[in-house]
Amino acid sequence: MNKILVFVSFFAFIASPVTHGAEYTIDAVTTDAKGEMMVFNPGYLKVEVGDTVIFKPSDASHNAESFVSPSAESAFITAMGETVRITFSQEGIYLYKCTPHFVLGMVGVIQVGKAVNRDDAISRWKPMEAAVSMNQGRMASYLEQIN
Ligand SMILES: [Cu+2]
Repeated sequence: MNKILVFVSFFAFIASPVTHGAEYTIDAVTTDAKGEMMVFNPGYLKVEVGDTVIFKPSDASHNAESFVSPSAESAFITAMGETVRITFSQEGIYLYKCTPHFVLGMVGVIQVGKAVNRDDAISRWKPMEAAVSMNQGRMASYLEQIN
């Protein structure tokens, strides 16, 4: 009996990951409690490498698609209307949008650790800014929070 218990305990020990990253949820909503429309909450989020972000759309019309990431490999896109977990393994700035609602200013910023590609992210955003017809200035207010 004791031998079995020791074996089971040992297996549970080696099977568990060494560390768990923190988890954060970003809601993708059509209208939030403050009356903001087509918005990610929070629009700016800072996490650390190894943390997980859960994108949670309020309905089938939203998703999250990165358009700036520290590398091509770290880019992401989630399925429409699906709650999706993404664990970030590369530090830097990620700019993302809801694919169908980009022109309505449904955009967000995730900072993972150090903002190593901050200047690049801002310069890539500038030419895209004019395409947004609603909620203008939202991205600028998020970019200001990068630290
Ligand atoms: Cu959307």
